Amino acid sequence: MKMTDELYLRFRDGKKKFAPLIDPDKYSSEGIKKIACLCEKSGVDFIFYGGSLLIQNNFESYLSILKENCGCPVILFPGSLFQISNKADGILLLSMISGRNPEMLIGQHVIAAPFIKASNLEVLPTGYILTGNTSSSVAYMSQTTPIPYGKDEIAASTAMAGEMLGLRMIYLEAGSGAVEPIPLSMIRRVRECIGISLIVGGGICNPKDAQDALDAGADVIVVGNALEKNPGLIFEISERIHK
Ligand code: 1GP
Repeated sequence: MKMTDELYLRFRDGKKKFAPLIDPDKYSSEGIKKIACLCEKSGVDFIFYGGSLLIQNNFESYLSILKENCGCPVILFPGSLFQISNKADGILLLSMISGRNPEMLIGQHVIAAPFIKASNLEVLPTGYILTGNTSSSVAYMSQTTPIPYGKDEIAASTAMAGEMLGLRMIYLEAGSGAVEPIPLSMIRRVRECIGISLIVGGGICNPKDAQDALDAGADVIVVGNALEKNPGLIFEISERIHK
């Protein structure tokens, strides 16, 4: 486990950030190289890497392709214990604080801890807050209930509790492919209540959605699905954020 705070300090440098989410199950072997090169050319800040499942046996090989073709840090966003690798730069150690499933709060972390400790990964302790639709893959896979849209105070109180427990970042998640991104009022309310970095993702489909989430108080926006459909969007979003 890397004891430096290099990645953490990048999150904290006050600049708005864009992290494409690359799910290895969603890309062909040509596609993964192409998206890695687009990440490099467009100057994204981080690549988040992971997904709900691993259908193809490509987790490690695709991670190598990302590292070979893009210079930005690759941060694991693990859907399971099968998605931890020393080839990445860091790991979002997600505790699902919106849920009440002990496995997602601490159980899986206990199993992973010795492996992560022996790795070179920088650990980014992150409070994961699932919101919105109960039919998202992440709600099903985690067996947790998302905080409904409109319940901004519950989201804010959950984020505050995460910060008070010492977590270093909050990830406000609508679920991959969410029909509606997280309402801006919820992002604003969470932002008002915490001082740690705020990552927002799920259902962000275009530069305007990305800008709106950042203006509402997100420090980092994550886009997965929309880039799988239209990889060129990576330039539009990157330009908008880094202008
Ligand atoms: C999912 O927040 C991420 O965990 C990204 O969501 O795939 O909808 O962009 P999308």
